[in-house]
Amino acid sequence: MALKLYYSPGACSLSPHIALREAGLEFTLARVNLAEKKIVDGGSFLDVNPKGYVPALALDNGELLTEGAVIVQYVADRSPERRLAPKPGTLERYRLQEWLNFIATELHKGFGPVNNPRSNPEVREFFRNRLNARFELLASRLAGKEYLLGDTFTVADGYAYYALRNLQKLDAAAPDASPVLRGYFERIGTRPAVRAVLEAEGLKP
Ligand SMILES: N[C@@H](CCC(=O)N[C@@H](CS)C(=O)NCC(=O)O)C(=O)O
Repeated sequence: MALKLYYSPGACSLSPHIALREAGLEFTLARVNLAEKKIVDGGSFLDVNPKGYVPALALDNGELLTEGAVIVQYVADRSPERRLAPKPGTLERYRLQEWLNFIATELHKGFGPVNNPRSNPEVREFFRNRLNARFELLASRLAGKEYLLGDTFTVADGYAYYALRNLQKLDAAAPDASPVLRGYFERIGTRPAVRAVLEAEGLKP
């Protein structure tokens, strides 16, 4: 049984989708309607993943792996020759996890209160300023570097790319405000694997 990624176009499942293509692994895609919790080709998504959210990766042995920051490490470790993650147990691996956790909890989940129509303007402004500060930190840590861990693309960059796409949706001008973030976003966006992901999900580059 091949790996199967449960995804929704443009959602945070973009990050494991990028990882799978960068890793050169064989996999299939199952599109999920998140509002209805249904698999588009048929079936209840909640029967597959009681958490009700993407991404979820069905493994060859029939088990399901969830949580984006973990799935991408699993994928990277399946293709060590592609060097999408430093070796487990090294300090560099913890640096990767430090970034993945930052992206998951500060960037990705930082959009929630900003996008939530129930947030009042004052609350929204507070969370928007906090999110901006997190992206400024990302920009400062990327200055003079190609990728988050240095010269080599890792799965953390695929996840950061998703967060930057979100930022662009929130405020089309935002990534342009930082030449470092713009350059980084464009650099990732031109990778063949990333282009293939955008095409497969029907998204604009
Ligand atoms: N903790 C999960 C969160 C994943 C997540 O937020 N998924 C969103 C799409 S970006 C989703 O499926 N939301 C639908 C829902 O929560 O009902 C992770 O880090 O993978």
